[in-house]
Amino acid sequence: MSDTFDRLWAGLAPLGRDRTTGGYQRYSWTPVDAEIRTWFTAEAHARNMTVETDRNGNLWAWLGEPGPDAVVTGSHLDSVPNGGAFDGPLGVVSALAAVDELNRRGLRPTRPLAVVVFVEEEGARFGVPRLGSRLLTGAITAERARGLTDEGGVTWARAMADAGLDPDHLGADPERLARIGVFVELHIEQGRSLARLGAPVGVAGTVWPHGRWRMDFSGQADHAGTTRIADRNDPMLPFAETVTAVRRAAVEHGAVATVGRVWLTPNNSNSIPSRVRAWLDARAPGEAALRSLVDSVDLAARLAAAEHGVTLASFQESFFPKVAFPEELCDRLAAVVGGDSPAPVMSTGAGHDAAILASAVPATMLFVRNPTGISHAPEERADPADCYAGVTALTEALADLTAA
Ligand code: HGY
Ligand code: MN
Ligand code: MN
Ligand code: MN
Repeated sequence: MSDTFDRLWAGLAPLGRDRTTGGYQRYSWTPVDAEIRTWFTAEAHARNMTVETDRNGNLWAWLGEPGPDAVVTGSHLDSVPNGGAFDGPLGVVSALAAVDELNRRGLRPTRPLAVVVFVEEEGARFGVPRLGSRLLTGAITAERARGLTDEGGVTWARAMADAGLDPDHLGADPERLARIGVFVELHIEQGRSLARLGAPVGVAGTVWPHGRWRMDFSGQADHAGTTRIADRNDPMLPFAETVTAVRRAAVEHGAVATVGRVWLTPNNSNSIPSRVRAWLDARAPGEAALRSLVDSVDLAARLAAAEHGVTLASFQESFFPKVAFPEELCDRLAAVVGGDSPAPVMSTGAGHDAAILASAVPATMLFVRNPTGISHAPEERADPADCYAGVTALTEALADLTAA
């Protein structure tokens, strides 16, 4: 199995890799995305799988007839800017390798089996995460998706059409959703729990509540060299105070929060910017702590904005409630993949398509050990032995679920 995994990995790894940074730039509906879709389709066809693209742009490879009560696995192939190689791709490559492993063992699934690749999981181009799975489940409306634009003002529909797909039927897909009997996503752990436990594979029990909030600070553009300090309405000041307030609030609430994706207008050294647009990414073990964190950040931002004669427009851009995957499914897979002792069942602060699907179908995840815990960075990695252990675990899980 390691040779098929290695070959699959070698075929995907160069696509969208930035030679200077070693990170990945894989964004929806770009030429790199098209190359990746071609790669996936060819590998699925090589396994006698039929491939279809659904109305939202998610890719589905079916072993056997698409049908009800299917066992579905897979993940995403898009990345954050300068992202790591494993976040997403490990789940898709492992799924294809697990199909090989099932074939090698002569296991004929008694239920349809599919490998899915969800589009725009990171939201790196259009700003909204888990877009493909949220369109599928109806958690995001077609209207909202149509209104999304990238930094260059290209809409989701335009980008999809330019990639040769028909954007006219975006939206919830209940028939397709009804085909899914159970969904299991394999993913590199984005943290160090398994490394600390000394376990190669774990099962996801819960996903922390988390979300993204927008904060737009508007002041007065002016000359950097001639405007007295007392005469300024510089949005950078309340923005800077907000960043430190975010850190304080996260520590205070036993949570994690980050200010990222920051845009200055204009962004040059001899102008005071008129506007600073920023995203707050906040996550906490519980919703009360999360809400309290965001409220205290918003208050600090408002007070700082008022002090500097700057206005603040803030709003919730996306919110994901806590997800508890079905205990019975998690315990069953922990036993199936754990060997002589059950695999650990753990929580995560990372959002995943499995957590979106969990609102509609039984779903959970398998995590593969990440020795450094680093993710969303070029240094992200998993050891080959743990990748192979992940494929074996996914194979066992699929064998167990397709035999049911
Ligand atoms: O951002 C996340 O939680 C995930 O890695 N997409
Ligand atoms: Mn990610
Ligand atoms: Mn991911
Ligand atoms: Mn000048």
